[in-house]
Amino acid sequence: MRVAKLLQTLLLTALLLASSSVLTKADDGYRLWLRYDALPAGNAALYRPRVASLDIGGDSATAAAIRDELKTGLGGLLGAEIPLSGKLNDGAVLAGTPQNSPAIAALKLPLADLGDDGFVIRSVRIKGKNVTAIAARSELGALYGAFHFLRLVQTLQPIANLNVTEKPKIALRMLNHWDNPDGSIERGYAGKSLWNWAELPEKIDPRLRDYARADASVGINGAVLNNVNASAQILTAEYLKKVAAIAAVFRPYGIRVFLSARFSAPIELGGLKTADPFDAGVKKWWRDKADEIYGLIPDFGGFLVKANSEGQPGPRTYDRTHADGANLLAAAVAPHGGIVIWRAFVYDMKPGYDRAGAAYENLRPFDGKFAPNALLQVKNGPVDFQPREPFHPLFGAMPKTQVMPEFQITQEYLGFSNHLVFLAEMWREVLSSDTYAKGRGSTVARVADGSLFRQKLTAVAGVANTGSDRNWTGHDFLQANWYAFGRLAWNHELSPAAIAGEWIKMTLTREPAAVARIARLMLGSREALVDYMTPLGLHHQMWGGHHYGPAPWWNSYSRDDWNPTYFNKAAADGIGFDRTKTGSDTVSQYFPPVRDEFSNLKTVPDKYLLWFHHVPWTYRMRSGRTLWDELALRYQRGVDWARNARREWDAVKGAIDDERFRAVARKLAIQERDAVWWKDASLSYFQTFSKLPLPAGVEKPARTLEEYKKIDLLDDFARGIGSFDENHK
Ligand code: GCV
Repeated sequence: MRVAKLLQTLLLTALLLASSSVLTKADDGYRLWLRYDALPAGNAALYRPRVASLDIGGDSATAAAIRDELKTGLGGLLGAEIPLSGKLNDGAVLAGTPQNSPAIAALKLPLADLGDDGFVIRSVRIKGKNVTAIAARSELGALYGAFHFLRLVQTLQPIANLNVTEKPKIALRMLNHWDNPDGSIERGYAGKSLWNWAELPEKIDPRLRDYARADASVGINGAVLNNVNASAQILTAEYLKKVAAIAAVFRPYGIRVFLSARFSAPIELGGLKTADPFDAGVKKWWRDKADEIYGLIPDFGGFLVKANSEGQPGPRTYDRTHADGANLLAAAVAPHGGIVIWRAFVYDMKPGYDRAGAAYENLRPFDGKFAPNALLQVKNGPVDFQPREPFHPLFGAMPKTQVMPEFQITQEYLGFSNHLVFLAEMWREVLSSDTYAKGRGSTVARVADGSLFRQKLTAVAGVANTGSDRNWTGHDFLQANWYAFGRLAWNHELSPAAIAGEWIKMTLTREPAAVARIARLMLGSREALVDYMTPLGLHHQMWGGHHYGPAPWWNSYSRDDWNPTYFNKAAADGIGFDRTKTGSDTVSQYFPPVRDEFSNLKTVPDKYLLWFHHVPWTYRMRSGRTLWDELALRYQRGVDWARNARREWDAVKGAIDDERFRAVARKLAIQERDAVWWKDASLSYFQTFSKLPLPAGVEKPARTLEEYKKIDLLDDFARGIGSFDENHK
């Protein structure tokens, strides 16, 4: 009897331990949103009748990828082996194209308008059997459909009555990697480059395939492998073989490889005396180089170029235009179906100029001058990937040019991989901004998707936040920005709330209360970060060089347009950059009525106030408060959010595995510390001009301004910025 009792106790303890280990099991975040752990038994039981077997058409590498993903994914989620069978039994899931699957062909689904990447998912009855068909015109479309189907199951959506039709709004959805040949990543905060150049092409890191899977799962179909501050080395025969090896891994997943091209490569690699785009030898060098690349990589995407910007070589050196430069490279890749993406991030310091107006001045005169296979890549805002900028005035201003937006997923100015900030909110704000280029409704999104000016090539780029850290992005939550970029690139109408919901359920937890809490945290994070870093339209207030932490006093660069003081213009009479007629007048680069709205103090949104106006400290805001009080309270609001974020996170303990829970908690502690530092350092500095007391409710700075000026937050808190593994201890 006593033995039986003991056994019973032991059994109960074992069961309890087993169930709690489901929650606390270590998870290093490597699997991203493609985790495929078993669903709760009740959910799995509901799905199982509809996922009884798999029938995947084709024998290509892409078909194998579909088979593999569905078998592993559905098998894992449903906790059962899903057989591959060629039969149309009840509950069969078919995937393929009319060409590779007779069963799909027989369904005669409406695929004609799906383009190359679209798909349909239909619940159909064939000979009395319930079947799910994932069908597309191309195998890649079927792969995207397979990932969509998996997402439905991962997020616990019903699958019995499916009638899904999806196709991307933008054709080329690409990541720009700022990776260098030495394995470092410019503005990368998640370890080293994923491309191990030393070992390639002989050794292929299995991680490359997982990168491709993750990209394809959200529809990303292009990757620029190297930094726009490019080394010509990537174009050598030796490196091109390595690039070809990466391209081979990516190919089945529909990811085309691109390279950043150094404009002076004909001199550095070819021994030519010039890189002048009109020089016959230079033209031949690029043509030959393109032939060489396409000989190795037949589906090579093309070149991305940063020219005559921040010290990079370019056509201006030879008195040629940006269009001349772009068209030189466009001509070289055109015979192979390649494209050239020319960056509009060009600004030349001139006395008294406004950096925010430079790209427009430099590029707009060349509207209509770019080759048909060239695109112009424009950063989302006119300065440089700030926590908040108004949309770039080039959107809508070049109707005869194929313009594409560039976003920054990596958080150069947004607290590196230490701050939780969900960027979908920012990208939506930009994409839904109305340029009024052709009247109301001329949104940035419609410039990008080609519906406004009917451009042939459409594209969007995101500067990647990936690296060799085990969890890819340094901070577990910043995987959500990679995910969100892909989802928005596919469909810019998706709401940040919907994207956050999907990502949380696939990546962290499906517990409804925890999902809601985490979603609130994510959706409030961007506004909070703006509050504690650069409220009311302030911008570029970061410490010089590395851009981590506040330095609104910084004025020591000889290039004024890199100095925070140049951007804040704080003085006894007020703060803010006057971009109206009484100042630089770059507000006039916007179309009416946008320019009128932004120019007028009565109508400019608070969020852009100090971007466009220099305003007295005692200026009366819409809230009824003075500008000084409002500013101080915004900083405080950001700090309050960061404090509360830690409490919110504590409240989801148990709904997330311990390893990621602790890693995120550590990052949130850094974020709070930084938010306080931002508030204190910024207000201490601005107070030397306003000479006003902090309003009630704003905490007093802990240090003196002199101390803030001396301490580099990055050095001081470097421990928090270490590798992911360190943060998962
Ligand atoms: C790749 C900013 C960054 C640079 C970056 C540049 C660009 O200036 O600080 O690191 O260079 O933007 O986008 O080209």
